[in-house]
Amino acid sequence: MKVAVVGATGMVGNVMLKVLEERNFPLTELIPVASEKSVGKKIRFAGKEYEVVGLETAIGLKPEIAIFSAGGDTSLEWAPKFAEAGSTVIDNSSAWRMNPKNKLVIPEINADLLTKEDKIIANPNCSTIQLLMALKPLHDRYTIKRVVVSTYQSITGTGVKAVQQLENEYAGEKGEMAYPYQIHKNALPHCDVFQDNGYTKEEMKLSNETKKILGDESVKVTATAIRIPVVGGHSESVNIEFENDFEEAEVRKILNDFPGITVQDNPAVNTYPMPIYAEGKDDVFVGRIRRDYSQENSLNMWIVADNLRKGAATNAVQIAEYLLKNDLV
Ligand code: 2RA
Repeated sequence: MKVAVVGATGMVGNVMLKVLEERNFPLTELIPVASEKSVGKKIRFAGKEYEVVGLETAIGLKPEIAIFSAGGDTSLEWAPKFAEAGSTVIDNSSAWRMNPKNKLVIPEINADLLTKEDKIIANPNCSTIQLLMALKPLHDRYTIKRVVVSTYQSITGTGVKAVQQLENEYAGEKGEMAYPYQIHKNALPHCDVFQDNGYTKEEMKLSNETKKILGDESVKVTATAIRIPVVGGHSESVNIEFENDFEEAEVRKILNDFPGITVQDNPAVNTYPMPIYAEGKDDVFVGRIRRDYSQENSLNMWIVADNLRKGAATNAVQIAEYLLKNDLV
């Protein structure tokens, strides 16, 4: 099984390599792929040294699976070329997520939709993945009417430049700026670009991708995405209105029983999800579960996950594992 990692030298690409190695993904050959400026770089994987190659070279090596994390433009241009050459592409950009021909997959939720014909599979946005992991089992049991979500997103979601700016600010050093203002003591109501409707692309991804993954356009979603000076993961404050009432104990059981979720919820002993706990882990952590007494059939919760792992790399590798296990590649 030859696996190409496109964007292998980037922040998510590096985590993808780490996750592939940690999970002993049964690949026979790794093909690390990056832009021309990184071709020839050496990377280490599973005790061996590999040389980074360019996109054309990678296609010629005919990987069975190509996991992309190289931005939307590269995915739009190159994912079809890899698919044409016989690869199954798992893409971490937003390029294919809302295309009706492409499946938007969180393995614990809808991997069973996948067939051999799916040659470009979309990995949802990081903030969507952790949200849907909690919403899906509750939607199945109580039917969700409306979701109000506020996110508190890690600087790592912006990229290396933003992490570097944060480190420079803590060190009191000058350097390249990802943001035109200080970030180390700030909360920025600006994740991705603003659209004509007053929402950012990040906020619209939460709304649009939620409906696609639940397969239910009637679910109402409104989101506010905030960037905060944290590196371990994204946090989300979520208010859900259901069609039907619920018992809190049953909500906890449903969440705790759902594969990939850990309920971390005992405020009496300061136990609740936080990025410092979620960092480096693959589970989605849910806590502060409590009825919203201001509205019927409504619930509040707090959801935290490592946005580079379950929010990106691990979810993509889990899709690859599912394809392999079910002879879909
Ligand atoms: C962000 N969700 O956190 C995006 C991923 N880059 O900005």
